[in-house]
Amino acid sequence: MRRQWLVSLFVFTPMVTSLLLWDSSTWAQDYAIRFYGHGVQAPDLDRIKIPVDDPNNNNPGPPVDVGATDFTLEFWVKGSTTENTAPAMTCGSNVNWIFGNILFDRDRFNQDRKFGFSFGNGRAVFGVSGEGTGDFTLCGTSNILDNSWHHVAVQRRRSDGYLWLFVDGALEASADGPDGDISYPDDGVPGNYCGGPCTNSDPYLVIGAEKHDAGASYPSFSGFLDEVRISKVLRYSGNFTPPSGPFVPDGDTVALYHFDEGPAGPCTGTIVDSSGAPGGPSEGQCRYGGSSPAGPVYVSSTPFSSPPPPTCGAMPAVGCAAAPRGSLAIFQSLTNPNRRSFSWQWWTGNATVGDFASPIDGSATYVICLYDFSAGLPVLKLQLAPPSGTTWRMFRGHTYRYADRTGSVQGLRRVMLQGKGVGKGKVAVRASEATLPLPGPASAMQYFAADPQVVVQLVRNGGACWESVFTTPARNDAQRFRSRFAP
Ligand SMILES: [Ca+2]
Ligand SMILES: [Ca+2]
Ligand SMILES: [Ca+2]
Ligand SMILES: [Ca+2]
Repeated sequence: MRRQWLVSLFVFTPMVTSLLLWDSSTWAQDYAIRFYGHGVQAPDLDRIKIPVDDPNNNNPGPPVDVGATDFTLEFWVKGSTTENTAPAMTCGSNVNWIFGNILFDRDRFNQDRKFGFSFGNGRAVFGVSGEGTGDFTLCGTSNILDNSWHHVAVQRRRSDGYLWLFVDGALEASADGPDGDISYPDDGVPGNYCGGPCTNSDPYLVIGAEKHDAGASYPSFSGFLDEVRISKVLRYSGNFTPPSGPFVPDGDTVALYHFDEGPAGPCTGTIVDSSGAPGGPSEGQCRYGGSSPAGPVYVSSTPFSSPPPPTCGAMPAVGCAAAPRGSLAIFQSLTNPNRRSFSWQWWTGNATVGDFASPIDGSATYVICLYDFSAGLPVLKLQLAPPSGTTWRMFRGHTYRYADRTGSVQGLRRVMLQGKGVGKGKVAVRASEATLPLPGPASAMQYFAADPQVVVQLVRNGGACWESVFTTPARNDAQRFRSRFAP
């Protein structure tokens, strides 16, 4: 009801509604953390500190004190090499990770059993020191500080010290590192290297800064972080698909930080651990400060607030909604290839406006995929991606319409998503002119092989999809394909 009201209001007063859409009561709270990398310029500030041991006793640390078992540290990160200027480092059997822009610091000053994570030249860097078993710095291969969110996972096997580093689910590096227990010793005594004993830095997992403020040679990370999960197992045995939403705790989760405390603005209080791990929670504290801008702050840009746009797979999506009626018309002139057009309709199907979500506020992003089949196998021939945003408008509370007279994106002129309910759903797409990326004819005789079919799909982020399957072309020559079906 509320949504409906917002939607109809949008037609008349877009300014007012766009403000309402950002009203925090309208959407689920999801925040990320933003550090500013002040580091030694703001000692003990612009960071999150999570205790891993109490130096006053020999009790075991909280669950976040990992390293006695296998473990996985993973998170989402966004940053730039403009703000993180540490150069590439020599990787291998050394502690060079401390010269990167440090994001996670579980160091012990001049003592063994420690680890950390940083960036050098935008590459992910994971470093570990065993107890008398040596050091290792493992480096990723791609620049991930490109102002986009990336999922990073590092893992370590206790028995042989093997290390893995995954970026966006792809294994970038692995190596045999130092063996054995690297958890913080329950009887650990911080050394006298911090203008006194390092009791304010050693027994912590520090996020967003080099923990000891040891000097300008050890820079801190400046950028965004969300969804930190620490697990007491190796989570990944090979490449994987990064999560599309927040982590849900399970029995192997020892610490889980959503950073959803909010509100947007200074982070000054407790960082909640949502793991539910026995012996926990492993809560942290925000240490807010540093010269303007001070950090850390909560921000509303998160890995999941702008869902990644869908792309067409090599194979058609499965389980898409079909409609009783469909039509497809493609034309590409042989004499003037710039004269070209694409028109697809899916209609009298079942669809509600909720199924389409909103391409206006970015809740929904869409792609249109056309597959020609050759000897029974699909070949992706066309991919059209109407961008989300204000080129879309809502009509009468049930229809989203993308209208661009100039066809500035891939020749797309009109996309209509009508969600009027059972038997009244409709999808229509029209594109034309030179920028429409038509594939050209399959042969001198036919535009598509259509053996046995041509499939057109509309795919939304999150996987919802709508499709028409064309098996009986009315026309299929070198410059035209036309097909239509109805009950
Ligand atoms: Ca202790
Ligand atoms: Ca080893
Ligand atoms: Ca311990
Ligand atoms: Ca979050």
